[in-house]
Amino acid sequence: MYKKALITGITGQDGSYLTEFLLKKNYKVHGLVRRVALEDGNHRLWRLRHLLTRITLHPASLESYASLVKLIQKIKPHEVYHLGAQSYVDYSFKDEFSTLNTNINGTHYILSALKEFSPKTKFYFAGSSEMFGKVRQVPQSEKTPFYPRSVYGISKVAGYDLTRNYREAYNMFCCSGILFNHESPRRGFEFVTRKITHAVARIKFGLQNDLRLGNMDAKRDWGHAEDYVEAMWLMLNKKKPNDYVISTGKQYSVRDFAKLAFELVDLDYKKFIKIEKNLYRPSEVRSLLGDCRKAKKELKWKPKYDFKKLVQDMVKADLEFVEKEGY
Ligand code: NAP
Ligand code: G4F
Repeated sequence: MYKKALITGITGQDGSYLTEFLLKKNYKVHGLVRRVALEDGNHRLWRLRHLLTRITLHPASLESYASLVKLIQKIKPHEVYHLGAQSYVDYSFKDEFSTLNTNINGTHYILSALKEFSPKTKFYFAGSSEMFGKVRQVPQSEKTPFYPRSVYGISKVAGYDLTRNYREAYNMFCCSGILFNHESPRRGFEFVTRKITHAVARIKFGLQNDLRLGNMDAKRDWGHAEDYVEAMWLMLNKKKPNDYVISTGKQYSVRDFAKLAFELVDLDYKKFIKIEKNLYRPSEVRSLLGDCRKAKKELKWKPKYDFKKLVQDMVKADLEFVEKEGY
């Protein structure tokens, strides 16, 4: 018997890799999308283009409890991967209201709909290392207290607490992955890694002269999205639900990332980067480093990509992208 999975945020970076992963495991994959995604598929479904004939997309709204109830009653999924969110930290300073609304209410509505109409469904919540914010401990594990530094981080702490509470109060199979930054050639262009690798390719092809960045001293624990979606599945396929940190355990600065990305095309990053104060955040998360020993031990999860392989993968893909698309 095949399993049915419902993915919110299926059009995003992780949604597309998770879809590929689950299809390989013979799941029937259903995705919640915004109606506009179906109306403007060419543009909005670019990460799923190669998968569209093998999945079912449903227009619905994370902001509407009624639409989520209908969807859950219709699909009766075995597993829900709740990845849909306003995921760009910087934007959460500019639009606190919609970030909180989508990220907290969206999570609450799905959990509540599952409790009423499909309580045996397993639920994955996309928690984030942004919850650690101004870190209280180095490295950060499942036991580290949270200190979020943005409305995005605050919304993820609320989602994490909702998920834990539904597990404890209603005995539902609910897990949070506390995922550290993970990137790929499918990363959105607004995030710093993709902004850098795309600019590197454009500079190499003579389409751009410089790259404007904010805080280059910020440090992150960067992994590859392909590795991280496997951890989501492993969590929902354990005997008991729990929360796990997923990270590489290695830390690099934005400067390290830029230096390597430019080096890969024989350029010196110092000649191209200009610092812009308006790209700094009102309250910055300066340093994140994960301790994922629990996931390694209990899920037998291990990343295949290291930092160098990740940067190589992204630069290579962006050179191909810019050469083909011309922008
Ligand atoms: P992403 O590429 O930005 O994708 C976000 C997804 O959420 C998109 O499919 C987007 O749909 C959907 N979405 C946003 N607002 C929505 C709304 N109001 N209604 C319905 N769908 C909406 O993010 P990602 O990198 O794949 O991350 C997946 C999840 O993991 C997110 O929850 C993110 O916060 C979390 N996370 C990511 C990382 C990371 O480093 N990547 C680390 C920790 C946690 P549209 O295409 O229609 O906009
Ligand atoms: O790439 P970023 O925008 O990612 P950030 O803020 O770490 O958030 C990502 O990872 C979280 C997990 O920790 C996810 F939950 C979240 O959804 C998202 O996927 O910024 C990384 C760092 C920041 O310190 C930022 O200040 O890069 C710094 N930075 C410097 N210049 C820049 C820039 N970030 C962006 N986006 N653009 C810049 O020009």
